[in-house]
Amino acid sequence: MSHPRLPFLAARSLLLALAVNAQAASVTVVVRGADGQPAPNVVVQLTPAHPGAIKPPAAPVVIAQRDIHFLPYLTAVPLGTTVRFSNQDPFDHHLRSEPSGPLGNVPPVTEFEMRLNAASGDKVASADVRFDKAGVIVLGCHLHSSMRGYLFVGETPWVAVTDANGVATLADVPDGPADMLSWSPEQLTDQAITHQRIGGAGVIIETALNFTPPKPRRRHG
Ligand SMILES: [Cu+2]
Repeated sequence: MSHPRLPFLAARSLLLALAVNAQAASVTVVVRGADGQPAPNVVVQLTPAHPGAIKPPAAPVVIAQRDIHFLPYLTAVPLGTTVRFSNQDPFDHHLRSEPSGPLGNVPPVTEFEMRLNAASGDKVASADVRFDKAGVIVLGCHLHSSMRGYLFVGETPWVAVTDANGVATLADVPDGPADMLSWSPEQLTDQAITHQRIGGAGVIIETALNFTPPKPRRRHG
């Protein structure tokens, strides 16, 4: 006996599968300075109008202290991420959150201060801090005033830092309208939020900063 419902069900399953595949896109963001040159070390954040269910952040993200530097120099994490500060130097550090902004008058969104003992052989002192407020935290060390790092806590999971070519990739961005924000530790004024439309495969967004970042003077992680 024939079963007329089977082809219908098969077609419906196929449509559902297509719908699931079409709900999110991989987004490539290309950031340039005002001079048109690629801008590395810029945070990009997408805030979809319809984010859907958001997965909690995965394992802790490590920011190391090595050779009197924060590595990486700039880190972007989603809200709710735990950051593990890990001292790999053979001497103590005394980490603390510091104000940001061109006048140094913007308090860190999360304040902390901690002593991390010198690393000894395989023993590395580390401490975890969970970041539950979106915004910027400047990282400093009470013992080494030259140490400077930046942590950007994104309001969404879709945050990333541009690479040496000024490119960042954001995976599984939900389809639909989304606001895009960029942020550079070097900026003097906020970057304009731009309105994007995410959909289809291989979305590429090109954006320009409102200033030309200075060329790096030294190694940044
Ligand atoms: Cu230090």
